[in-house]
Amino acid sequence: MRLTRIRLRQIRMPLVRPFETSFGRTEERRIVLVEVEDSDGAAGWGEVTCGERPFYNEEWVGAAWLVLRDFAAPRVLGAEVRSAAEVGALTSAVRGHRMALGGLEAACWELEARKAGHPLWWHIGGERTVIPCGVSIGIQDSVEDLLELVETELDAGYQRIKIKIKPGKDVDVVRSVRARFPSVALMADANSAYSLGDLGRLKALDEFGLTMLEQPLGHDELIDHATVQAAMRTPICLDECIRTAHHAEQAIRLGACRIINIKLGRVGGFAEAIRVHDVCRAEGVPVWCGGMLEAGIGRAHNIALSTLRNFSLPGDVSASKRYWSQDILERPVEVSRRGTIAVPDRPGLGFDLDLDRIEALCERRVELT
Ligand code: OSB
Ligand code: MG
Repeated sequence: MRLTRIRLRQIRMPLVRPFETSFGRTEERRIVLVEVEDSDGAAGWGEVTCGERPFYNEEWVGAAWLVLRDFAAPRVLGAEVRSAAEVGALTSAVRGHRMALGGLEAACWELEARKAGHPLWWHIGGERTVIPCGVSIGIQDSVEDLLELVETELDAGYQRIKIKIKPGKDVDVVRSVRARFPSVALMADANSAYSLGDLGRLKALDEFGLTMLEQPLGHDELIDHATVQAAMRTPICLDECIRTAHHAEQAIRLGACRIINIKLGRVGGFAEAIRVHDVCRAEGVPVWCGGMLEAGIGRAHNIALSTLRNFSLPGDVSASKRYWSQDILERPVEVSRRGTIAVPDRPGLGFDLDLDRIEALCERRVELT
């Protein structure tokens, strides 16, 4: 594979409802799309999953654009690689910025799969034709609003509910949800809002039978997470902390978590995501696919990733309509009444892009050769 052209487009899309986490509120997304073309004229698409501000991790769209344009594209264009799995090595001089690099890497996998005539999920070694789905529900102004949203999502068929928590909106909120929905698979995500000094508060969550507590402590804190896990019955799931397979190995060895959330962008693309998956599988640690409020391309990539064998828990990959009045796909991602997504069987992404829609939403573009 030799890439001859890379097109970056930044689109702007309002969410159908704001999404609030412990680190802030998002009403409108800005998303960088990466289109790659090789010397045979084959194309592939990727989506950069970083936020608009560097609050989830250090990445944000402004930086991602520059990293791709000034550092990643020049290293990849014209270089000969045997497969998409080797693209990451071309950009390994760049420290961090994995979501930016991952958007480019994922586009190369899509190109490769499409060219070979395989569905992307099959190309990466996936084994499922149907994936189980959960939802992530943002922090709400009132508990009543939250209970209503949980009910709506359960009625739609979703298999597990994740709620966002932060100090002051945690134990009482979880208690209310649990009281109303006693047997639902329920989990909470703190997005790094606590520290070890809050251990008492975190332990108070143990009584609610949560399937897991996601990323309570710092985005780069493994050791204190091990202390929390040792003190709690509830399994800890790490998100922000796990950027590489090596981090996954260390986290598991330390006892910092019992479950890992894999996000394609956070780990820098498919090659590393597969390595994280394989490490976890070898250690008997289940994984699930996290979300970053993706548009259709990122959503389709998450569906493909979720077909790997050890993605045994419902992820945060849900229907397009929960986020967008109109996605950038010809047909939106839909979820069945049983809370599942049927994996597409067509080559590459398996979803057709709505190119007119992408053009209409585009606020900047650059073509690199
Ligand atoms: O921590 O999983 C997270 C959204 C933005 C940033 C971080 C996270 C999330 C979500 C939403 O939980 C997942 C989704 O529905 O895409
Ligand atoms: Mg999370």
